[in-house]
Amino acid sequence: MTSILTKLKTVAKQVLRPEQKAKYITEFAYDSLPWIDKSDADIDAFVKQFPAAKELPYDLGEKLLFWRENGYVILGQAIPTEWLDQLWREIEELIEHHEKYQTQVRIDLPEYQANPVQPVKDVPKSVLNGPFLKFNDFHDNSVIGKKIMLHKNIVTFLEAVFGDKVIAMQSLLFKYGSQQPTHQDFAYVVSEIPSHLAAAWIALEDVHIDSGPLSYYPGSHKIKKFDFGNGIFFNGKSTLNPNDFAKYLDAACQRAGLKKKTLLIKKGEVLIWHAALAHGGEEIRNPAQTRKSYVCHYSSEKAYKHHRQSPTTEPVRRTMNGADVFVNPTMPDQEDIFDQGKMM
Ligand SMILES: O=C(O)CCC(=O)C(=O)O
Repeated sequence: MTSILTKLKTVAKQVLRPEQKAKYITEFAYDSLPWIDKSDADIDAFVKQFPAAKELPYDLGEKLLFWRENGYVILGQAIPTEWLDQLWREIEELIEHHEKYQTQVRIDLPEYQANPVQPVKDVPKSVLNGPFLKFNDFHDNSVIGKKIMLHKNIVTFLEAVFGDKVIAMQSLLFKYGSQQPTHQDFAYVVSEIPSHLAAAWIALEDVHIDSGPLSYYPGSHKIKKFDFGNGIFFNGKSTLNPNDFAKYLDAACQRAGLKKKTLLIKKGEVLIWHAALAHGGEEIRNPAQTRKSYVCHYSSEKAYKHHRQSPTTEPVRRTMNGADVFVNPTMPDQEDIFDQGKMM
């Protein structure tokens, strides 16, 4: 099995400013926090001057209050299920005719330890259909993937959280539970302002208890940050590793009296979590039980100005509902090749 250390080293996309790299950082800089994480956050005043609040199927003020206290929100039936079915049909096509496609997958099986990231065309169908695999950035290839990622129910909430335009950074698609140890995303997915990060976990089917559901500690976004030996971000210079991170987080949450919750949401429902919410994937108790899910990571316009694979070029943007996602500069011919979502 690929060590979690190697796995996360590859996943981490560091786009830190030089001065951040040089510093031994032990906490987010207070001045750089999104307004809602500051001590003087006035949610009522914010909602009054945020016109999009009226267009949402939920009470934005209530959700923002819950977010500030708990570090997450759940949106009930936020995404049309036909969109989710279309996305999954595309994944089935990707697997069935994998030899035609360049989409990358991450495989955490012993035989892929040396090269865990591969284009789907080089991976057998049996592996693509199995556990320990995730599809990376499928939204690059898919119009419906982008539409779900930038759905107004998600991005309007995040625009309110950041107080800034939302930029979608990356996505992961799972057929089975990840079984990933407890972590906080800011340590691995780093934008220019590390606290400007959030993620959406979108259920593509009803989550079964035996499928290795996502678990999370409400309130854990406020606990003291873990020190990897070189600060709070995990990178090549860290002396401690993701297993140490998980041990620290589980113990610190227990000490703080925070109770772990298991995410058993229905198809079309969404969990949105804070950059520092401690979460992970539970053990899969029934290996036949799928847990189809789509995870999207977001930042703000202030914090994510360039595509992570091309930090010096001006990104080509796709805009929906006031939020952007950047076209993948490394595979322009693969962009939106799954375009049925245009009709939806
Ligand atoms: O879905 C899961 O099991 C874990 C996903 C996750 O932790 C992440 O993408 O940060």
